[in-house]
Amino acid sequence: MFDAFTKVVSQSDARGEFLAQGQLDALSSMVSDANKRIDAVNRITGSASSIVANAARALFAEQPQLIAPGGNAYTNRRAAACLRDMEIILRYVTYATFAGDASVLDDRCLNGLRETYQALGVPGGSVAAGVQKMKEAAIAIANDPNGVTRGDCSSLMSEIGSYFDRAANAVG
Ligand code: PEB
Repeated sequence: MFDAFTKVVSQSDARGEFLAQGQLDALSSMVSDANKRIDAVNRITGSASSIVANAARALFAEQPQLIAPGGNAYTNRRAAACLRDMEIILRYVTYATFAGDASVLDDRCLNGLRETYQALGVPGGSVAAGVQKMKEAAIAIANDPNGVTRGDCSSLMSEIGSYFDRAANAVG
């Protein structure tokens, strides 16, 4: 598991090189924008249960066959597993956002997830659709200009979006 700093150290070490100026500059701007990152993580974390519940509700409204008899999320046990999976994915997205690096999400959540879903008969495309709904909600919450110092968060928001896309692409 890497964060943005250890990732760069590991890459430089693999080449036997000192840290390059461009790498130092990128990390330096990450440090100066760190409050944005922490605010975003804090907001998504604070709204995690509603992000998950609303995304699942919207997914089941769009794909009612999932919760109909024979559907993969039919019965409370499987619906609960579905909500839990969405929460796990969202949690790892917040870790990746905090670390500024996707490796924690890749290594601990997404690695082997597609194969697990195939084995269980969980429809990966539907999970991906649920993840996209969480992405929209999470970015709307993280990017709300009210209640925080205003600034340009566009690159942070596209970074956060990329973690959701990564999760969706890993299963969809
Ligand atoms: C991944 N999900 C399920 C299982 C596992 C995961 C390992 C099997 C064990 C169990 O049931 O608990 N676990 C999960 C995860 C990590 C992990 C992401 C990462 C660290 O450890 N079914 C649907 C929806 C979708 C869904 C589309 C969006 O129709 C999910 C939610 N996952 C779902 C369901 C099950 C499951 C298990 C319904 C139960 C399947 C079953 O038991 O038949």
